Amino acid sequence: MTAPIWSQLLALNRPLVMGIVNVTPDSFADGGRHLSREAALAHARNLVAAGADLLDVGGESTRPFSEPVPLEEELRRVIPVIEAIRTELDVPLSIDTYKAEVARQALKAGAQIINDISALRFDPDMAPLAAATGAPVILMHMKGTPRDMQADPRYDDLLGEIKAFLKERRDFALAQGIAPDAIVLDPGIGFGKTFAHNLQILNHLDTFLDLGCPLLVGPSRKAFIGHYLGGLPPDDRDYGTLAAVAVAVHKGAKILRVHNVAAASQFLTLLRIIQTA
Ligand code: HH2
Repeated sequence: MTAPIWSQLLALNRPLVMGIVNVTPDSFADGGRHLSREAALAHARNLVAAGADLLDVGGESTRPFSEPVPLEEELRRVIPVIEAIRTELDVPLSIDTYKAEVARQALKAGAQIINDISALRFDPDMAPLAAATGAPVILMHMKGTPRDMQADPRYDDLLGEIKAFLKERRDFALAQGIAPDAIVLDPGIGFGKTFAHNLQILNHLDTFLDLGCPLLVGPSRKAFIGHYLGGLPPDDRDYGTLAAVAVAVHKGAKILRVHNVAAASQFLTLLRIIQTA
């Protein structure tokens, strides 16, 4: 059964670290580094050893201005990696995709959770799949599509619009038969947001708590961090990422999606030790 692993995880009274396993040639922070099955498995092994509570496997970069990857190519990238991880590691796995067929095969190969950056909007078969399998879903806010989202993002009421979107998507998921405790919400850092929007979202993340679902945040190595730190490249943004993690956790985030699991895990562990002393 898949749901119990997830409920056990979410029952834990501490923020969780989700380690990123990008099986892509072109991801903005780590493209091409874990492209082979062996490299991805070794990376997954390292992330688990570093303290990852769950891993997120993705086969399509959704960085700004990126183009969609054909279904067969995405399957070819992620399915063997999920099978390999599942054979060796006892860690909960999410599949980062908006394509229902990728999610379906990933669940069959051993993933338990669907991380859909389109929040069940891009593929009409995704919600029925989640409902039928009982797989928990991560529903993320995005304005536009990866191809056009960073062209000129504008909001009349940033937090109000994101909240209304997440509420509508949560209600849609419930109406489709997805269980209330199988829904995680994510404001979508960097997905149709200016640098300043990302700061506001982090500072006011608690606005979304009364939607009643755990919150996931993915600030890791994103462009706003480089921007505010004098133009640092992605590999040098891990210290800055921790500031975003700190604020997100302070404001109620339950899951932190990061590249550098060792850093986030160490940071969160000591934070908890200090706060409970
Ligand atoms: N960010 C990215 C991808 N998937 N999923 C959720 N739920 N939230 C996020 O913030 C999020 C996500 C982008 O980061 P990354 O996977 O490192 O880059 P790329 O899309 O270039 O592969």
